[in-house]
Amino acid sequence: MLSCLGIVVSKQANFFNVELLDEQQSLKDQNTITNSKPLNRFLCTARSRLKHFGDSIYVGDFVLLEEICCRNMTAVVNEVCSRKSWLKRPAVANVSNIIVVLAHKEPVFDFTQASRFLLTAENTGLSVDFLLTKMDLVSTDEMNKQLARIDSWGYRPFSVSVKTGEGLKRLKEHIFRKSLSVVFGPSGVGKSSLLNKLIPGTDLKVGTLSEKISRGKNTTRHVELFSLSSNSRVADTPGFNRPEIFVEPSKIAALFPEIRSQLKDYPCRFRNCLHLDELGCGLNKNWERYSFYRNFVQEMFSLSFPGQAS
Ligand SMILES: Nc1nc2c(ncn2[C@@H]2O[C@H](COP(=O)(O)OP(=O)(O)OP(=O)(O)O)[C@@H](O)[C@H]2O)c(=O)[nH]1
Ligand SMILES: [Mg+2]
Ligand SMILES: [Zn+2]
Repeated sequence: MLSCLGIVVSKQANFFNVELLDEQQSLKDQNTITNSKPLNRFLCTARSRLKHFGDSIYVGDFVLLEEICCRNMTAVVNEVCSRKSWLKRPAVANVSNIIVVLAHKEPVFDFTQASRFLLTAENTGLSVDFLLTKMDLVSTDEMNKQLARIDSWGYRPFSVSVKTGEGLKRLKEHIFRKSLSVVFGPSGVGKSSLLNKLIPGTDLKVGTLSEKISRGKNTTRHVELFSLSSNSRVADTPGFNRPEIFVEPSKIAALFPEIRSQLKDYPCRFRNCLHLDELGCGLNKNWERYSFYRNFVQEMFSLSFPGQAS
């Protein structure tokens, strides 16, 4: 039976939208399908033996399709290819990099929130980028200050405005070089607006901010992939305000670029040092997020040993 490779671009209950990959010449040869993008998406169910594994097909999965019906644009997922990576929340397979997105303003830039999103992203082991949106809402001075701040945390931030188009070219070039980027951040920062602008033909629903608390209204409800090219995709994701995260205390230091870069050149002489108050710890503690690091280690200890929380 003819079977074709596709990628899951969205999922709802037991249905999957699967986009056939461009190299699926076999189908085109049969004159059953044209090359135009919208005609490339098939509504699929999964073989019952796959359902046996429960929730095991994710957006981003490469799948083999059978029983392809080009008239109704339906097919059946027969097999899921092995994953290179898997992100738990939002659930996306084969992610290459996570773009942590916050706004320069509206909603207000929150240091702790930004750091928690960064830690959650770093904890996946994938490469992490940092993007600030809505640069049209701040002065050049304010923008440069914020960018320098993020730079001091060890990230080379992108800054964009969907309203004016500034910064989009550099970001687009970056995404173009990655196989699957995921935008990840609080509600209302402009993730969907950005994808609408970056990817022609995309028409995602965009929300407003709640007037009382100036937060987003959780407009995006599902993960969905969009293609920039045949090898480069971006996933829009639902925003949320506070990522829940647990990291074993001894693994926290590795999630901070400020510590990683120091330890590369001047290793702390203690093997299992938490870089808190250990006598003789060689880490320079004079950096902005160090007190956040200390508090976070404490928080993770109290999650590990709830009865002993101080
Ligand atoms: N001034 C300005 N407003 C923007 C910009 N980008 C997005 N917005 C506005 O920000 C609001 C929220 O945008 P969305 O794209 O829905 O935000 P989101 O991050 O997708 O939010 P969720 O789907 O809830 O996670 C909308 O009112 C947009 O018009 C920008 O560059 N400048
Ligand atoms: Mg959205
Ligand atoms: Zn140390």
